[in-house]
Amino acid sequence: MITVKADPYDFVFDPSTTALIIIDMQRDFLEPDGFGEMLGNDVSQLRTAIAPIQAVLDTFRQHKVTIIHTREGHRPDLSDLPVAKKVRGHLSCGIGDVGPMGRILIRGERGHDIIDELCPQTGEPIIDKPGKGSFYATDLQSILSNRGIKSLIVTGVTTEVCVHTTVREANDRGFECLVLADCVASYFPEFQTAALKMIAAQGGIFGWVAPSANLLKALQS
Ligand code: C5J
Repeated sequence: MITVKADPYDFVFDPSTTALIIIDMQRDFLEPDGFGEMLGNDVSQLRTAIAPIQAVLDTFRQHKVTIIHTREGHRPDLSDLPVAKKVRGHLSCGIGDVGPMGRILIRGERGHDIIDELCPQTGEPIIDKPGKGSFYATDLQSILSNRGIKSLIVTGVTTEVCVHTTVREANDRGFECLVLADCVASYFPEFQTAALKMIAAQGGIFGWVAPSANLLKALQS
């Protein structure tokens, strides 16, 4: 068992029943010209998470821990895109429309795919999800249960949206979640701080929070 110094108290996990989940590290959210920037966001706020995630990903690959990637997006025919999501924000260019990196948040398009720095390797499942949570309308739960996974190390973007929704869904399903504070990011610094506090508050109401350095140190020792 590995013990990580975390908030609100030590997070203990067995690597053989743990998965690293990397949420929505897609060009549409992280790169200039992507959907995130088109919405008026400063993508540099999200890019701070790339290097820390790379370090954790490399270590987990070396230790042969299960690694799962997710992408938010929709079918090209938009049949899985709720009208409410399509019209939200009254955008002149929104989901399904053509942007600089292809159709926005559409599977198969360049913008929808994961950034080069965190490119999935063969054998690492990619979960394509139509919503904010990684469990809703996906086979994530089945993949985790088939592999006997009990704990999740959570990384990705954005902290208060898809990371939070996934952690809440996972917590309700009985998974223990450690969120790595420097491996998740928000376009809004105040949301980043509040979202992390919410997870660990009240005795770890949704899970645990720790810097990735604490996890890497625990794995080395
Ligand atoms: C958003 C996400 N923010 N991956 N998606 O729309 O958090």
